[in-house]
Amino acid sequence: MTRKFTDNALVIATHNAGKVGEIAALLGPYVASFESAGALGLAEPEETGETFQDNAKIKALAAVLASGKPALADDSGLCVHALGGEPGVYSARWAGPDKDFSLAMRRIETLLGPSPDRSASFVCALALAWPDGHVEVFEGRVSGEMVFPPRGERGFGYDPVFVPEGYDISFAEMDPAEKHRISHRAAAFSMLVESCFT
Ligand code: ITT
Repeated sequence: MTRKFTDNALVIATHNAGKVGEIAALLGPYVASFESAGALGLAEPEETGETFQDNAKIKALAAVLASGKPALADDSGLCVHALGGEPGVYSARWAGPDKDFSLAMRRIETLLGPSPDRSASFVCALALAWPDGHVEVFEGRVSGEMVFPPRGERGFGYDPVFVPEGYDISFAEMDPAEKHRISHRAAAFSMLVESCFT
């Protein structure tokens, strides 16, 4: 049986402002108040896991330990098929210490070269952890293809080079409400909400 979330406050265990905004929008109807690990000044744990789910658990449990409150972590990334799933769990690290995603997007473009296989997916693992160490984990995915040069100014990270299946605009060109409806994060959240918040 999955555990239900019955507290009033939740720590969003991320230092990524783009994620805080999306998570607050997705969970707004279910949680009275949020604090983010970034705003609380919590240390960022080392992401030593080999999977999105492992890293989400590491981040959620670190935030619980530091804050004493339930915490929700998101570990996500872009998996490019022709690159064997890279950058995958290294998606943030490919942007370097300055979090320069134009650099990371160029690196993908260069590595792909003329490859006709442009398929990719965004994956999002969510871990909800409680102070007694209990953790619930969910994973969502959205398929699409890589497009270059980058398009659009909205969203964050790799959004300008990803066109989701069934669309001809990138995530960065899309109305945020539409991205929140169809994204990897939305898919993981609908499982989380159904299991733990309703
Ligand atoms: P936290 O660990 O503090 O949450 P982070 O940015 O380091 O922040 P991740 O380790 O999960 O997070 O890295 C995921 C990277 O994948 C993230 O930095 C984005 O660049 C990219 N990414 C994840 N979801 C995305 C989305 O919806 N749109 C664009 N890029 C996304």
